[in-house]
Formats: sequence, structure tokens, C-alpha cells
Amino acid sequence: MDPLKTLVIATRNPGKTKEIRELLTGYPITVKNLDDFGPIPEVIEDGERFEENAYKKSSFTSRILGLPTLSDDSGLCVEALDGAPGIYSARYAGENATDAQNCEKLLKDLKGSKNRNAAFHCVISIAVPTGAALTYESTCQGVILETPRGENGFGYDPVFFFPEFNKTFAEISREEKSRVSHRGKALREMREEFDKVMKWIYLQMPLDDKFSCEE
Ligand code: ITT
Repeated sequence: MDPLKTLVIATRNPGKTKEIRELLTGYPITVKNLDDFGPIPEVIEDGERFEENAYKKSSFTSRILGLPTLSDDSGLCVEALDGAPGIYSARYAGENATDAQNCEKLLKDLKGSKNRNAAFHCVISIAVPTGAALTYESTCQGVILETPRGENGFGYDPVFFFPEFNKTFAEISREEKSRVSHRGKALREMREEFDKVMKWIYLQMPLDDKFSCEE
């Protein structure tokens, strides 16, 4: 595996993997994810901000695997709930909660609330084994419905209504979602300067990797 031509996506969320892989097609790199490697220790996501957790995931994984690594830390911030579930989005209804249980708790907590404004946040961190990292971030505004709608996507997509499309994120295709989503926008920002990112990775990687004779 060439460390200068490989990018690992540090996630165990299949929904994220699909979206990120699709957005990275066409790059002169091989995209791997955690399923391509043996068991590796869990990252402790105990930061208080999306940025902190994104960096923890990318730097920890990159150090363990010795490969450039991209991570995504994201979540839904709801105005009437003072920004909750925020960084706790994945485990809002409990440590091993399913997407359906998280949506159910959200709808319960918002019952009777007139203010349904919410925003998805996404921070992308690309780290190299030395610990250096680049960060990209974006948000996407929407409204929380009273009942779930649609079968696509993951997480809170069935309850996240996007006014511009007059549909929830679970009622649109992955391509449509990527065009407007928090993750799509952050990744496109990265893609716009991907030549620079590749150069940065090359400069940051240990000398041994640059002079390796392996293909
Ligand atoms: P990894 O840490 O392994 O990447 P995770 O699902 O635990 O996977 P996060 O800690 O970043 O990831 O939590 C993100 C949660 O936020 C995710 O589980 C969803 O509940 C929600 N979320 C993020 N992006 C979303 C999207 O595009 N659509 C719907 N829900 C989303």
C-alpha cells in the first residue's frame, strides 16, 4: 500500500463511507476505509467540539496505520434544543442507539415546539502520522418534521426537511444530497484544492515513504 497514494477514511458509519467515497471518485488516490484493515483500537471521541473529535479520529487512525487519514465528525444542531444533539448526535438515545431510536427521541424532545430550525454541521480533518492536519467545515440548514419521511440516507435524514427541495434528505438521492449537504460542501471545498492537499501530504509524510522502492 503506497502511503503517498492512499487515503484512509476513518469511519465505521456505512452511510458516511458511501457519501465520502462517491465524492472522492476521480482522484489519483486509492480510498480505503477501516474495514480494509484488521482490528484497530477505538478512538475516544471525548472532545467538546466537532473540530476536536474530527482531529482525534484522523490523527489517531493515521498514527496507528501510518497512512494519511480523512475523518468526518458531524451532527445535527437543533435551535429549540440549544444546539442538541450536536456532538452527541450518534448516541442521542443511548450508547448503542439506532438511527430510528435517535430520530424518535428527537421528535419526542421537540414535541409541541414551534421552532423546528436545525442545521447539520460537518468537520473534515485530514491528518498525517506526524499529527499535522488540515480542516474543512460546512453546515446545512433545514427544518425538523413531526414524522419521518423517506427511506434513503442515514441518521436524521428522514426527519430533516430541506425547504429548497421540498423534501427530506431521506427522499432524495445520494447525489442530490451531496450537492447541498454539510458533508458535500466541506468535501467539495477540499476537492477544489486537492492538488495542494496531495502536495501537503507528500511534504508531511516521513522521508522513508518517499524513498521506498515498493510499488
Ligand atoms: P464515525 O465516528 O465512525 O465516523 P459516527 O456515526 O459515530 O461515525 P459521528 O460521531 O460524527 O459519526 O456522529 C455523526 C452522527 O450525526 C451520525 O451518526 C448521524 O446520527 C448524524 N449525522 C451526521 N451527518 C448526517 C447526515 O448527513 N445525515 C443524517 N444524519 C447525520
